[in-house]
Amino acid sequence: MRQCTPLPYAAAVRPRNDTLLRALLRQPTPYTPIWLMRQAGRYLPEYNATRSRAGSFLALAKSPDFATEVTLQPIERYPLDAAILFSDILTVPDAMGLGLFFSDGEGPRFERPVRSEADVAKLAAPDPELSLTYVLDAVRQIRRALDGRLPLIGFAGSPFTLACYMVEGGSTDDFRTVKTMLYARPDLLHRILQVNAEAVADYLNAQIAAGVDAVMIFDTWGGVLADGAFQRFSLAYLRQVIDRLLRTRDGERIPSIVFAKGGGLWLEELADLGSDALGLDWTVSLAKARARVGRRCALQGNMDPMALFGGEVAICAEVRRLLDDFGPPQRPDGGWDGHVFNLGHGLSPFTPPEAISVLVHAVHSYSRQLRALAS
Ligand code: 1CP
Repeated sequence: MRQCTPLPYAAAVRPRNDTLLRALLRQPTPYTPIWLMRQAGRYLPEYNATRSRAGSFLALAKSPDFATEVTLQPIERYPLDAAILFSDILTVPDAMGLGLFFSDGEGPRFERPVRSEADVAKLAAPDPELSLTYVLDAVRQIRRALDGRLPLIGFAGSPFTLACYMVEGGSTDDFRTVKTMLYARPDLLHRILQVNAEAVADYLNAQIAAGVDAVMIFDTWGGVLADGAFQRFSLAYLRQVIDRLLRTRDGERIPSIVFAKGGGLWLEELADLGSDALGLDWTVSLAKARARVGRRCALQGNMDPMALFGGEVAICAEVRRLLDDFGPPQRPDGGWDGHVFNLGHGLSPFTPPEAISVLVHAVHSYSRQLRALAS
């Protein structure tokens, strides 16, 4: 494993609001903590203002000052229980030399996709301390700005999700290029996934050393695979990453979360990966998921992001439905099962910002009421 730069300040201290970390580690919490995927993003006017000052999304993500500013925006506006590093999963293939760029309206693209045997042979896991310094600097700066208030979540894409973008060269509707490689040249795809697993583990460990309090792995596209292929091309490499993750920093546990969109069919196998929590999309019942994963891990999720367009009454009803479905986190035997409230996928850029205030307040107040009723 690569050497990581030591922290220049006492990092062992838990944040003052540690409900997220406690829920992820299945310890008692006075209410259900909440944070939201894409909580810093285009639905926030202040994000759009900073983005235009930066000039582009990439300029924003590559500047530690701007990244710190936008990471803090949602937590200044709403009483959320965590901050998530503002960055993107595609920084890793960019650091491998693939040339990330964004063309307006088309989403992310790579100048040099990985298609041929020669492209694959050239791939190597980057040293995050050398080629992702801007992300690690952002982590250090955000942590200083948070000043122990809230935990900071670091993240990376899963080996397979990164491979989708690397082989396709950008977003795709049908995953034809990467699936062609999967069926015609599985050896090439396995080689890419092997490099990605090493790169993602090194990158997350460098984020942990720089100061993040929890890490999340986004397997956004594993769910497009056939049963069998999911296990061989996504799950196996998620396992490699989890096995290599640092579990503690200065004696504090650093919980890990795996989010596998469309992974509801494979919950038991995902629960066996050894991560502390599983992120769920909105197709899964929290009660059934809780029964299926048992005591193996905590759960995170899973409101449909579009419910935020339904108005205050509908948002509150949906929050109650989800919290009732999970049930009281304390089990009859006295132990605790963890639940972190989140959406089942990222916030839409069209979300009305007031809807988030309603949501956060409803989760905090209703989950407190439920605990009072259960005790
Ligand atoms: O301002 C803009 O135009 C850029 C939109 C945007 C944003 C706000 C992109 C481009 N990335 C981000 C930030 C981002 N991406 C975060 C920040 C932290 C947060 O607030 O949550 C995170 C965690 C991501 C992760 C990410 N990027 C994923 C995994 C999660 C998911 O949404 O499934 C994926 C697949 C990406 C790729 C990506 N980057 C950007 C876009 C628009 C996309 C998706 C493209 C596609 O649909 O294929």
